[in-house]
Amino acid sequence: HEHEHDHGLAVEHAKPEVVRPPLYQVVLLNDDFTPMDFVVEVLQLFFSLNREKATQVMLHVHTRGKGVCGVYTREVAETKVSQVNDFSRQHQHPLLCAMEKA
Ligand code: TYC
Repeated sequence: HEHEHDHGLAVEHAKPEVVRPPLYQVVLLNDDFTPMDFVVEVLQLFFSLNREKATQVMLHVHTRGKGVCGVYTREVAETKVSQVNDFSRQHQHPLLCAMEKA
């Protein structure tokens, strides 16, 4: 090949590496005040869950204290967290959404 002789790191011998971006879990935290129906609505609106899956996640958070809504790259996760927390404040509910490195 034409460049083999002059490169210590020949591109034609380079490992075809795929770099995965860091992923983040977006989680909901339980509280004693937010109505269950509101949490189910949030999960359907912002995390594309159907009513059944949203109900499962809500009940998991309710009984275990915390639960994963979805896993995203950093910017997408940050946007979800802001949107959910803004939406909850607009509706005067204390529901908290956060992100954790997966
Ligand atoms: N614990 C709340 C209730 O009893 C319901 C709830 C579920 C709140 C999940 C927040 O992330 C949450 N009404």
